[in-house]
Amino acid sequence: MTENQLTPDLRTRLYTSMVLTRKFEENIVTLSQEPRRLPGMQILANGQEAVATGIVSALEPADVIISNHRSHGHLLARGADLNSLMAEIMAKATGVNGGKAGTLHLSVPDLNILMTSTVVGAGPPLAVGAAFAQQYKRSTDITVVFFGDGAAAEGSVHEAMNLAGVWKLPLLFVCENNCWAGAQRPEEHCATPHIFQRAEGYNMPGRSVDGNDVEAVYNLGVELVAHCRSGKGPAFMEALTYRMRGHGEQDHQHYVDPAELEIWSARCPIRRYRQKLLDDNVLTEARIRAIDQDAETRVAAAVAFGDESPYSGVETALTDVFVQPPSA
Ligand SMILES: Cc1ncc(C[n+]2csc(CCOP(=O)(O)OP(=O)(O)O)c2C)c(N)n1
Repeated sequence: MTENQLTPDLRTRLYTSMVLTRKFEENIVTLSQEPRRLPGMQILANGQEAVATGIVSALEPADVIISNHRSHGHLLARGADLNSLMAEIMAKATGVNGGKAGTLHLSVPDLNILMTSTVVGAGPPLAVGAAFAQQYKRSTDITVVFFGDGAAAEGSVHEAMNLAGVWKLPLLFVCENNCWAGAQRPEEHCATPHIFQRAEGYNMPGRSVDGNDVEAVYNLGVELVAHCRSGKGPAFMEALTYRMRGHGEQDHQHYVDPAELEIWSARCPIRRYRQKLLDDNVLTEARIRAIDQDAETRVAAAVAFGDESPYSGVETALTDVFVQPPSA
C-alpha cells in the first residue's frame, strides 16, 4: 500500500532510492569514458532523481510504468535488479533484456515496466493502450508515463492526452521539464511556458511541481495517482527540474550557460533532501554515510557482475524478437 504519511521510514527510502540512482549513473559516466566499456549512447538523469523516486514511490507494484530514454531512475525506484540492469547497459547476455535493449530500450515486464523508448513521444500512445487494458479489465491499477518537455511538443503526446481524456483512462502523464530537449530550450518548441496548462484542453487536472523536491513530487504523485485510480480519468503533472549533464555522455553541453548550471547545482535534489533529513533529525551523518556507502558497494558489485558476464552470442540475435502468435 502506498503510504500517505511521510514517515521517517518512507523518507529514508526516498533518500536511499535517489542516492542509488545517482551512484549508479555516476558509474556509467566513468565507464563511458573508458574505451570499449559501454556500447552506444549513454543518457543519464543526473539532477532529476527526485521525479523518478517521488512518482514511482507513490505507485503500487501492479501499476504499469512506461518511460523514455532517461529511464534508469524510474527502473531503480521500482526495484529493478542492479546487476541485470548494469549488465544490460553493458550489452551482456545476463542483462535484463539479454543484452539486446541496451540502455535506451530497457523493459522489466516482471516489474510492470512495459517499456522505455528513445523514440521521442512514443510512450504516451502506448500508455493509452496499457491504461485502456486496465480499464477494460475493470482493474484498479493505473499506468504512468514519463516523457520530456521536447516530447510534449509531439503530436503523438497530444493525441494520447486527448484519447485518455475522451475515454477517462487511469493514466498519469508525467512531463519531466528539464529545461532542455537536446540543445533546444522549451521556448523554442513550446508555445506556452506552462506545459501543465495544456491538460485543461484535454479535460484532465494538470499541476506543476518543484521536480527537485522529492517530498513535493511524492505528495502530488499520491494525489494524482488517487485521482486516476478513482475512475475520474487521467491527470497530468509537469515536474520542473534540470538536466545537469549533456543530452548524452557524448554531449559536452558547450551551449549551456555555466551560471545556470551553478544555480541548479545548488538545487540538487539529493543534497537538499540530505540537509532536510538532518535538520528534521530523521537521519544522522553516520547513517547517511552508511546509506551512501551501501549504494556504492551495490553498484560496484553490479559493475563486477557485468564485467564477468559474456556478451550475448550471435545465435541469439533472433530470439525474443518476435512474439509467437497464439495458435487459433
Ligand atoms: C521521434 C524522434 N525524434 C527525434 C529524436 C532525437 N532525440 C532524441 S532525444 C531528443 C530530445 C528529447 O527531449 P525531451 O523530450 O525534452 O527529453 P529529455 O532528453 O530532455 O529527457 C531528441 C530530439 C528521437 N529519438 N525520436
